[in-house]
Amino acid sequence: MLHSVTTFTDFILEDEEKYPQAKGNLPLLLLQLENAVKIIASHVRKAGLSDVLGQTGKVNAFSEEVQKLDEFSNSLLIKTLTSSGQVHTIVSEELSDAHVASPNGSYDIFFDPLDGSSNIDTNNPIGTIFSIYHHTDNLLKKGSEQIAAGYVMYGAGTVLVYSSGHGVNDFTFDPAVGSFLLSHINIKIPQEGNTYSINEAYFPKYSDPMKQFLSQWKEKPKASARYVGALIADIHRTLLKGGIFLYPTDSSHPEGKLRLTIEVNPIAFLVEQAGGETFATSSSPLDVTPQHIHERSPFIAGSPTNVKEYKKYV
Ligand code: AHM
Ligand code: MG
Repeated sequence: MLHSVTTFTDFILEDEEKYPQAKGNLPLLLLQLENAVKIIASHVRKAGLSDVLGQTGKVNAFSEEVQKLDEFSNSLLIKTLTSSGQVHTIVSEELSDAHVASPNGSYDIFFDPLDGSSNIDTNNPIGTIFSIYHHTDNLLKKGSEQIAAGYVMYGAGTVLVYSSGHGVNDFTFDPAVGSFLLSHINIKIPQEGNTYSINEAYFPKYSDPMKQFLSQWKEKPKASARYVGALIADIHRTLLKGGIFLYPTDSSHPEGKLRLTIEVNPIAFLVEQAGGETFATSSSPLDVTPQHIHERSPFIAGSPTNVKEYKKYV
């Protein structure tokens, strides 16, 4: 019997046929991105054996300590994406300013090269998040204008979750083949779930409606909690199993912690493409016009019934 296997390369080449109006070569950009994340995955796998653990002694655009793997992943992504010739501007969590990669490029890309950096030294899941737009002179576009987004999770296995606005698909890296293979077609988030995911140590700092929402959740007969502390891991579980992820504002993070353009928008695009709902301050984050490239935002995402329930409290 002949088994059909779809690689990420097969998939994006077929997907491209849905965009006869495409201005640049998106598959070429994505293939270079795929090459970079394979190398990052390989470094993550042997992090304890090579000198890539720990901090560089520098701080990033957000005054946060830069880990060696953050710096490595950032430089590698910039190099490979630039060599594709397809990327006009790069916005990275590790760069204070936007960087022009190729003045003739057709796309702008926002990425967090290594999300969940605090998990690196303990071998917990970390990830790369990316968000792609057609290039225009205005970088401050609403997330609803994204043409593609995705994340890679370096966990027990390495998975790449991708959408170009036609549903969400999941590819698992097969080290024997050296490729990402389609493993979950057209992911649909469950309508409702029992698990909530939030840093509950901040409970005293949350608003009263948020405290009430969390307290009533515990009354559910099958209530459960999970929090990895790496956005991609908490979102990946929520996408597959349902429930709600919350990183709201609190008295120490009056604007929230997650970055609107780099983290929130790509994840919101994927969650909505999978049939889920998302919320920032008064709407979906995808409807918010960013004021600057490193803006922060509160972020709630998950199963439609659970997010609607949350909205009743706020
Ligand atoms: P980072 O980009 O510096 O790694 O921070 C983002 C991470 C997210 O992955 C995660 O959802 C959040 O920070 C966890 O924050 P906290 O430790 O406050 O719960
Ligand atoms: Mg991050």
